[in-house]
Amino acid sequence: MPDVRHSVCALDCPDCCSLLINVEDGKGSHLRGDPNHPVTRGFLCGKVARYLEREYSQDRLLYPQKRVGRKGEGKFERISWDEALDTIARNLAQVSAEHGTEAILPYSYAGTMGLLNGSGMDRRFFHRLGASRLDRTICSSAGGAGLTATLGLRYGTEPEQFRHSKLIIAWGASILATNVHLWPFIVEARRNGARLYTIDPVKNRTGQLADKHFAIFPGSDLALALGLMHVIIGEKLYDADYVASYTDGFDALRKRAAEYPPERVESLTGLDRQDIVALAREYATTRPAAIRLNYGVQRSDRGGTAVRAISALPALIGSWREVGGGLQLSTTQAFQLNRAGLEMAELQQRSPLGRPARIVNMAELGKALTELADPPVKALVVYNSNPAAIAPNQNLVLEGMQRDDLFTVVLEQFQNDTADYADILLPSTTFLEHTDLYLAYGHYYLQLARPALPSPGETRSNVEVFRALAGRMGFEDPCFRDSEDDMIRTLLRSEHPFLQGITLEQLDRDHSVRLNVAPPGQPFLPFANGGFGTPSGKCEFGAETLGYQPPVESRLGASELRSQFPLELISAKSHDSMNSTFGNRPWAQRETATLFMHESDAQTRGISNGDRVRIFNARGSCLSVADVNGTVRSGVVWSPSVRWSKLSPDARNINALTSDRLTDIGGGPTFYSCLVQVEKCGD
Ligand SMILES: Nc1nc2c(c(=O)[nH]1)N[C@H]1C(S)=C(S)[C@@H](COP(=O)(O)OP(=O)(O)OC[C@H]3O[C@@H](n4cnc5c(=O)[nH]c(N)nc54)[C@H](O)[C@@H]3O)O[C@H]1N2
Ligand SMILES: Nc1nc2c(c(=O)[nH]1)N[C@H]1C(S)=C(S)[C@@H](COP(=O)(O)OP(=O)(O)OC[C@H]3O[C@@H](n4cnc5c(=O)[nH]c(N)nc54)[C@H](O)[C@@H]3O)O[C@H]1N2
Ligand code: SF4
Ligand SMILES: [Mo]
Repeated sequence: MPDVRHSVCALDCPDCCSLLINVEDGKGSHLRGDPNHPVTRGFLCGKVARYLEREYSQDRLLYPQKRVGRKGEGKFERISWDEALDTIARNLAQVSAEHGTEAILPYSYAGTMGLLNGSGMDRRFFHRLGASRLDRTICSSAGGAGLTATLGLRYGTEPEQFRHSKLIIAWGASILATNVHLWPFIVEARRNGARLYTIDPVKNRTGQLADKHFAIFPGSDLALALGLMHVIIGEKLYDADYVASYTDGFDALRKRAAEYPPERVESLTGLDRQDIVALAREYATTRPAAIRLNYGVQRSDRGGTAVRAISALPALIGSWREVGGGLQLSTTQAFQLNRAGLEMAELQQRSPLGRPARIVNMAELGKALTELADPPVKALVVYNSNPAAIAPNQNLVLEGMQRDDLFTVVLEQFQNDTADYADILLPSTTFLEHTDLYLAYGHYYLQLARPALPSPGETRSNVEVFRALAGRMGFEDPCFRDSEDDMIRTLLRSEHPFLQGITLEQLDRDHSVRLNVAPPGQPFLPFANGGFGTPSGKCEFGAETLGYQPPVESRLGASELRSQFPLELISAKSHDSMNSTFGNRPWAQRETATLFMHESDAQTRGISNGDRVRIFNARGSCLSVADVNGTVRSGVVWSPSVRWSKLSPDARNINALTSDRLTDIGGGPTFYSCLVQVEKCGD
């Protein structure tokens, strides 16, 4: 009989699944979703159902190494942990002495969602060191800022409640690829008569299964939201009572929405004016109606403001009152853990700087490595991220990473694009091998995972590495001796009612605990009676700044750019990978080396299905294979992302095209506002 252990999927996914793993003779033999978890419900996505292949892959990094070839070449030699840590400590000390501690830049994102390994000992280490602080904007900061402006709190409808909805709008949400555990609730709702609509420039698998698909122009969602408001307010379909009690700025919103009649919105969004009117009426009159907004919408110039407007819709129609109503973009802010105690920003006072360090936006890594002065970045420490593949304006990023005077440390599980640029490369554990605590961004369960499998070779967790580095740097603060359990207890030390009574012992026993967002068994209705987290305590429409302009890089944007690069590129999430994490799997390689085109765009360029194509703009180019299958309208091309550049014939991926222009609010990247041209490659 195998030993069955619990774990938690640490990948950057809203579902944050509860896992069961069979272990026989110390080896994992089968991984599945926990059938008792209310959201996981016994199944896993295709990516992680096969995670044990990754766990036991021949290609796992198992020992510390130092680079012996050129940067980017990928030639390394095994060294001991002592040599690795001494080299790192020596270089960080030297950079600090010569250029100041802010010349050191950490670079990390959500390779693991675990709090200890993602924002625990690492943060303490860099704060004490006085390193530049990283603004972690790469994914959701524009949407986060939008949600905060309107609702004041980054949480919303529980996934379990979607089963009660009668109309579900997936708005820039690729549910079957990126949030598959919402799907069974949608299936249940549809069995009870609900309709599913998708609003997306790409008709992906979710769009193909929807009752209706709205093929919106990229980056024009703000215009659509204002158009829906125009109809809802103009036809008096709004919930006057909810609006009067719990919202702020309705009169200004009425005036703003009046500027967006269906004809105008048709020209801005590419959607039929009758469809816009019908959608508005149906949304306002179907009870309950829920919006699953995801992050696709906010990766464009006006994306943050679009989220502001879309997240105002449920207040307008009063759907926050209903089980199965409202909206979900994120649930993270319900996890009111003691993050300050975990991260210890106050350690900066004890650094040589004696003050908070400067902030560097991770979406502008290329600029940070090539243009930043006073001081320039001289040391880069990468963990939980693969910037050589995932950061925008890739050619500039690589120009920076190529610098011989840049000392680079990479903590990784696999030899990916970024690992090739390391001076010192450290082997990391997987989430099946270390302890961590997990919040979720798509549900309300807090989860604990203990190591289910032994860590192979000489791999170490991020917590262990930064603890050891603190020792090497001579940091004697007691916090660097904290165990994983100490850190979890610190996190749980919170006054917030959502966390009351939740203990490490309970988490060890139950593995997954629902936050106290509502009494057991009862639905969480966050804004049924107001309770918004804004300064006014109301849902804030902020209509003064809701005006729409098309993205610079779009069909209605800068005309000179458009004449050279007429196609709008969307590099949204792939189905079978997780950003670049599974980029070495053959089927993920195939998927991410595909460019979907409309037949007319292919024809005018002499391109047929299966042809090799070159995608290019002023920032760079990359190779792909054309698929002319009807998922996009003319003028839009779509490439599931993100490929490992090193596995592409020209050593570049789609981020050679994307821009590091920032979003309107939140300082996020504009991955999906990107103009390109496409040509057929010679044979
Ligand atoms: N399989 C898989 N799952 C993942 C990931 C992955 O790489 N693969 N990545 C994880 C991560 S890091 C994140 S942040 C989440 C993101 O999850 P999602 O936000 O669902 O993913 P995206 O693909 O970024 O965008 C969602 C949809 O928005 C559409 N879109 C793009 N531009 C626009 C626009 O201007 N307007 C509208 N209305 N739609 C637009 C895209 O075509 C896409 O279908 O997924 C996570 N889950
Ligand atoms: N063109 C384009 N670019 C994009 C996006 C897009 O949609 N289109 N999406 C953007 C978004 S939303 C995001 S979130 C970013 C994601 O970008 P990243 O955060 O860089 O995500 P991944 O590519 O998944 O890389 C995570 C890495 O962390 C490693 N890792 C996992 N667990 C651990 C651990 O415990 N310790 C250490 N040291 N390493 C670990 C994995 O092996 C993996 O290589 O990409 C962004 N880039
Ligand atoms: S990637 Fe998402 S859906 Fe897949 S197992 Fe992990 S949490 Fe679940
Ligand atoms: Mo993300």
